[in-house]
Amino acid sequence: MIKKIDHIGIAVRNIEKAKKLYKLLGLEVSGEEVVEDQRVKIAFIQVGETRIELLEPTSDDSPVMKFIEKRGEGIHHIALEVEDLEGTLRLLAESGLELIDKEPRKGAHSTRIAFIHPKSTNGVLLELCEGYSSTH
Ligand code: CMX
Repeated sequence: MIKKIDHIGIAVRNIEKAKKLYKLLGLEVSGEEVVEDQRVKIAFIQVGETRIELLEPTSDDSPVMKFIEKRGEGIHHIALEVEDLEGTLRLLAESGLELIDKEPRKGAHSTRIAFIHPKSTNGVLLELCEGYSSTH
């Protein structure tokens, strides 16, 4: 059901500053996009099979801004790639987990995503995603 860790999301105050480290390490920063729905600007760094996603809040009411104000910059979420997002959400809901999204919503690069509340995941915000292709 789970294919791999798709990405690890890191909350940053400023993407332009944050991406310098990864460039220094010889990694490519790509896929910059504003996800209006989530009120974040993002950039991806491919690292082998998986990716790092930098997340910069675009407004004061962004969930990422709330996170940074409360806990500082740092690991914000882990995203798992699933084959069947609806089926996985149904299974988790039936098992009593607290889902932030009961239905998939639109993520970056035309993916479909859903979040599971950190209360149900030992304090780590988990994202499930479907539909990313490395040819993007
Ligand atoms: N990881 C772990 N714990 C988190 C968290 C995170 N990213 N964000 C919040 N929490 C914790 C808080 O520390 C708090 O814990 P305590 O009750 O122990 O203090 C609790 O969750 C509630 O936090 P809050 O600050 O009151 O925030 P809200 O309940 O309003 O929202 C959450 C928290 C997770 C429901 C909300 O941030 C959310 O819906 N997130 C999903 C969407 C999102 O994060 N989008 C940005 C990424 C978009 C992308 O990748 O494209």
